[in-house]
Amino acid sequence: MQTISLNGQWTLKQSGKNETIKATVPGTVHTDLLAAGKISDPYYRDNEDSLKWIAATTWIYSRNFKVTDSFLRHEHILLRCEGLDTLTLIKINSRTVARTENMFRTYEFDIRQFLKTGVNTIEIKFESTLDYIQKQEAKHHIPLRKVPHEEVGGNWIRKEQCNYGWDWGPCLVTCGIWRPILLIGYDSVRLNDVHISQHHLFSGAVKLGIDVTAETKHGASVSTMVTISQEKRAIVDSKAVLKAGKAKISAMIKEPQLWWPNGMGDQPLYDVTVKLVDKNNKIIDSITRRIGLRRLCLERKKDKWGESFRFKINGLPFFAKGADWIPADTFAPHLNHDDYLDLLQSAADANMNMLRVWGGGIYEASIFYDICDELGICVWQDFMFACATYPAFKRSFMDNVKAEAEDNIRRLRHHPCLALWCGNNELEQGWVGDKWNETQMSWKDYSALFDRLLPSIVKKLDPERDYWPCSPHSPYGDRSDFNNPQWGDAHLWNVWHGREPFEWYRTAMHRFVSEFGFQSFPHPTTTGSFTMPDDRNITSYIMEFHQRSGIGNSTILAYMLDWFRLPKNFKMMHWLSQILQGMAMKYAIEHWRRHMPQTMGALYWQLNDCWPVVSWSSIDYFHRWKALHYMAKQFFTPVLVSVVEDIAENTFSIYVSNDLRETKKGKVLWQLTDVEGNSLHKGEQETEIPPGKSRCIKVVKLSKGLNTRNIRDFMFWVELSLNDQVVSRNFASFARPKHLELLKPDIKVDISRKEKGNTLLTLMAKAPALWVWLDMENTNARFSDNFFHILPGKPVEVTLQTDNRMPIIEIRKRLHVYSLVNTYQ
Ligand code: BMA
Repeated sequence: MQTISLNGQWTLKQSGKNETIKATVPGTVHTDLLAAGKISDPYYRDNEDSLKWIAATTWIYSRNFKVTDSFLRHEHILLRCEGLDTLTLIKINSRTVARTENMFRTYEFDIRQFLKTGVNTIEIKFESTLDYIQKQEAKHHIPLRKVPHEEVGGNWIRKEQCNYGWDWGPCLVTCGIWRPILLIGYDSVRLNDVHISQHHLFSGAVKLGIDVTAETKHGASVSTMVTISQEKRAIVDSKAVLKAGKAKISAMIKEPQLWWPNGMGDQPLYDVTVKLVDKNNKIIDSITRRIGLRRLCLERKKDKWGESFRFKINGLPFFAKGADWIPADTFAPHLNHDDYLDLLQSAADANMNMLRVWGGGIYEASIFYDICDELGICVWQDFMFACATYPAFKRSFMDNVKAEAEDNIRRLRHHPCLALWCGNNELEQGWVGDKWNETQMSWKDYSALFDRLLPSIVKKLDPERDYWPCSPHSPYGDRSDFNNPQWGDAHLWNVWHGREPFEWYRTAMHRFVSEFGFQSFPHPTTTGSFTMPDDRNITSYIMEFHQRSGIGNSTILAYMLDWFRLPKNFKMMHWLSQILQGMAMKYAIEHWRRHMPQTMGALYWQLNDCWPVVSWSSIDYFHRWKALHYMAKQFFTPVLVSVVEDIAENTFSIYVSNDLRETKKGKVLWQLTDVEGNSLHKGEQETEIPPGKSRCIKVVKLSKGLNTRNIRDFMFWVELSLNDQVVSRNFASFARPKHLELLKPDIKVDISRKEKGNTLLTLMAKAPALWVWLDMENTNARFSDNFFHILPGKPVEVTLQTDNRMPIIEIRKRLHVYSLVNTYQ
């Protein structure tokens, strides 16, 4: 087995033109044109509009490569393309090799007959998907998504759907060789596939079943050797003879270390290496799969509310905490390991244990799942279908989807993080009806794809994993009642799209909420990256251009005025919108955590962005954490204290929710103050919360003397300590923040150096300060905590991480501290 990489420098030109530019593979046409200085930054101002021609053009990538005599002597030489975006014609030495039509597939073609010793040429022509859509539409019309800024008809093509535009993404229809491309030479024997199943025995041991499929030469004596190792130390070795290209090997791990989601335990990983060896024990081919030992499943069981919808790890149900993931860049090939690590580490740092890879994007890069394995982030994986009808009546379309599903299941099924395969995003939410019409596809065709084809492939190739047809889906009764609170998962958009007040969340008792969200503006520096100074007003053309939700900025503003005072300027509008967004998500998530096990999951829409934009994300395009992300760290904390205020009853009810695997004993301190910080009433409560439970531990009723005071005077503060360490803090008030007569808090920051180059900031306030936040000019600083509240006499400590070891004097110069009053005063 020998490989030759064809990644690296290629040449790019428009079909029918002579001018060529340098291109980088893997990559996309847009980024190649940008690097060659042929177009301007697609993300800047409204440049996107002037780049539409790129999608309407036919592009040709080509390069030369050398092949030696000895390489040519291999019996087979495959051209392996791990990602071609999307409609291609591949030629080698001017002879046609193949056509491809699916961005999500891995293609292999035996090209030995096309090669010669010495210099060869490969050319890949990318045809415009827009032309293809038009041709299909002319033959057979299907309902197409029609939204401002979007190109219609992406649903005809097996390609990243949000490339055609989305309500948070630009319409930049990419093309190119977007994943690695290589040649593989081998001689009749090749490892094709390895599937590893796990059987967790009653004794605690884990028996692995390793199914090997290989291509073999008739009569060749080939064996399979399996080594299982942990941290490079081999713990099990096993050997079997290959019969008719197949071998089944079992291996016992007697003292397994189990894999747990983030916050519940460690993520030990094991390498399973499968080698094909000849009779002299010479290695012919090998594959290594890194696995984690765990039982992870979706449990649906009848209960007093209907039917549960919860994930179980190693027999224990757990509350899924996280967000929905979209492609982290419109030009996905430009994401590298560090980009993925930064975003996923941010998810883990915010105490998330699950991400849903949303169906309008891509089956993510393998590195994404590798990092999720390492960090304990479970992955709910949609198949790539979203918010549209699909031509499931077409045989060739179904065959194409079948191949795509098989490729991706084979690529991803060994990852311990993978929790669920899900058919699609939101098709059952109005895109399907009795028969095809102007807006819907038929249930008959829908079922052929999502109730039969996809689950049958999952059952065959990944039988240990659960399949769910759609997010959201209601498994009983009327299927179009997609958000039934008794069973299944739900996308709750009553707040935001439905303009219900935040209080609506507290009426929602769904079993698993896989989408709900609220928008905010990004970091002001991020807005700076796509605007000119004159654009910096939220209703300017450019600001509205970077807002793709039709109701966007006016909806942010409407809710903002419900809760907060009108911010004094553009910059404060950014920050306050983030606080508002964080508050909305906190409102919902704390409620669902209080009501576990009725609700067992909350994944907010959305974790990340694919360009600089106003959106529902908690981390902006440049990976800057918005207020929501810092707040998520608090409301997803493993043992949470939260408060429900009840103005009618004059009470504050205190809840503790425990996501850990053991009972936690702790102490809750609570205190009622006025807006000056004077203590009006206080107390403490010992508490003991069993694992996976939520309890109301105390109802504080305001005494007669107090309830004659104006509710605008009250601030309620709680903190929970475990082993004398504060693990969770919270705040509540009867009055909306806009009606609290907050004083200027006069916040002082003490700066001192900590070990490992980190800096300790100690903040003190003279009066209660709400949503205190720190910002460091022109740095990628991250804080251990941000957007917190300070009560006088209770200093708050924050650790600061900066790019480099920045001198304290420099930190002092760049550090800005704000709190709610700064947004209007
Ligand atoms: C959902 C998603 C996306 C969309 C988001 C915000 O329902 O599935 O399609 O971007 O809402 O509107």
